[in-house]
Amino acid sequence: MNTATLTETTDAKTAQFYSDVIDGLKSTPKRLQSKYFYDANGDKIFQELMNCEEYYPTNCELEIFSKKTAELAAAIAGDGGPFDLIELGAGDAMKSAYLLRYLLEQGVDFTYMPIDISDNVICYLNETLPQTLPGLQIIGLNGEYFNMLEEAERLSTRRKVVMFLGSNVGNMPVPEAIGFIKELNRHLSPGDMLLIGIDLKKSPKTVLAAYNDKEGITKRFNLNLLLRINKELNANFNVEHFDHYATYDPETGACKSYLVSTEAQTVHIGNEVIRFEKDEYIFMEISQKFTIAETEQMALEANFTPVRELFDSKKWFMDAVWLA
Ligand code: AVI
Repeated sequence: MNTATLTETTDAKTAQFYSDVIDGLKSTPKRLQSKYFYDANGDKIFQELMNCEEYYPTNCELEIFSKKTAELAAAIAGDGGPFDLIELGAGDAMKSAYLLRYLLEQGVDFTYMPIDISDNVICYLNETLPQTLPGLQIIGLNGEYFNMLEEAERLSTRRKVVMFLGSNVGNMPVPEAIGFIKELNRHLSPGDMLLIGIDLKKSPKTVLAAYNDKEGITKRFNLNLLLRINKELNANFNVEHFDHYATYDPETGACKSYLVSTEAQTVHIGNEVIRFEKDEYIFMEISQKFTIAETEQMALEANFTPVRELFDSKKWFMDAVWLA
């Protein structure tokens, strides 16, 4: 990509970010989109979060990938023929690496296609994975999920297994999540599969603690979006004047995060002025939790058939294989 195109892309991304932020903060109630948490600083804070005592989902899914690798591999094997293993939002591929290593050891013919919105992530994976996993065929795809899935379809006609891990599906309200999975299904053919990581309903105290950690990492994670807005959109949020508040409703399974304005204040973002009442909140993120039955219902509504469910030892997290 030449420099001109790169600049254009960055400008378009910033324009979209600005319009989403202004739309969200002019709505009632105010809201921001959690997909914007992940700038370079947000990525670092999320890494800290994944290592903190209360945030259990990463360790639970890591346990499934490290201890039940053979079962996972068998569940996605299909008829044993070659396939493409496509990962949406691959990140550092730490969990998937267990499965990739196992498949290589078994001599399975597959190509790993990580998709990520961050070009840093894709460059890192393209460079490092073939070194740590000799013999790995990898094609990294940098861009939006569905655009890159179409790119994967253009590149190969082999059977597809799509991985969507980490309970990222929970960061959408349920109707949107079903719409997203339906759209995924439209990009797949009969025999293709989805390997999806889903956080399950459990003790409400355990869930709430994971999103309200003692050290305040989740608070920093949320406030970082205000700092990103300051930096990228010429705004003047004072993060000292916002507090983090998390709730979990065990009935619906919705865990929600908010930033609450601790005083009446005015914030400038570019040419826009946003007013906050004291105690007015910004809705920041949903992290939806499910029962097993709810996930099966979701699969069926999105035209998939659930074929295998694997759990960690506490049964707090599930990796399910759904057939298209
Ligand atoms: C990425 N996603 C699945 C995380 C979650 O658990 O909802 C993001 C997160 N937000 C606060 N803590 C972690």
